[in-house]
Amino acid sequence: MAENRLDLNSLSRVNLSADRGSLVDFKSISAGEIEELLKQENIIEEFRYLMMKYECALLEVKTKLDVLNKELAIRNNRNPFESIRSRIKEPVSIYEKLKRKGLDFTLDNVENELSDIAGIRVICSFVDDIYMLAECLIQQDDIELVVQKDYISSPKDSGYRSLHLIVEVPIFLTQEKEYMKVEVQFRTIAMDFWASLEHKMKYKKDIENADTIAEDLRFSADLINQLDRRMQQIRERIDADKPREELIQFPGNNIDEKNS
Ligand code: 0O2
Repeated sequence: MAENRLDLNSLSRVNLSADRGSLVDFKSISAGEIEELLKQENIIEEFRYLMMKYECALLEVKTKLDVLNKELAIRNNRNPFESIRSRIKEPVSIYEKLKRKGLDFTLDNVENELSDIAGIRVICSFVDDIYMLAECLIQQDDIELVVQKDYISSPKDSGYRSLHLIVEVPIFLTQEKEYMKVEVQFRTIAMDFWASLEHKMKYKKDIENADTIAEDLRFSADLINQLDRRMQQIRERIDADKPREELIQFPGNNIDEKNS
């Protein structure tokens, strides 16, 4: 696959000045231009095939999480996560990320240098559910933990908090079994609210008072952290007061409604 190489310098007609360190909300290349490039290099089919494998890996991990959610909902009388979202990274975002890392847009680099082509975001109510779910997932014998980044215990300077797992999961195709990487981000509802707002600001062009907003965001991240901890303590007190029989729930007892 080494010869499947797209030279970024050949894209001179495209605006390649996007530096993701600065506040920009434009893309340096369009989806159409990426498609054109893949066609020119005769790797469009290989690229599609690779994306299909990531999609399969996404399905595998998402199903595992859905299964855990159903089982734990019955065992603990609450759903460990509120919602789950998954996506395959857009070709334009793949291109941008490789460029940010100073790498060419090659199939090898897509596969070996990026870990979040397949991404799942799991939104939990409570921080302890995040760790419990992550543990249950990585304990499964067909899951290989590649790396765990705990931005909850060690938040980023921006204030960003989440638990990231990069895992490898096998997919079974007609002719082969292959391990594919999937990034799973676990966050509380409050952390997700914060990250969405901060993401908007990060990629917005010409924003006024960016420094003050960044400062406010860091302050809000601390408040959110305190709130998450307080909510968990309240839940623990409520759980401790519950008579045992109230904690037992049987299948069909509106588990799905709680998730909707
Ligand atoms: P997008 O547009 O969300 O997909 P690495 O090479 O693995 O060390 P990487 O992949 O940047 O570098 O790892 P990291 O730092 O774990 O970030 C992966 C993803 O986490 C990002 O993907 C974001 O989705 C999210 N993330 C990380 N830091 C922040 C942050 O400060 N704020 C927000 N809102 N999200 C963050 P992408 O591809 O950068 O972006």
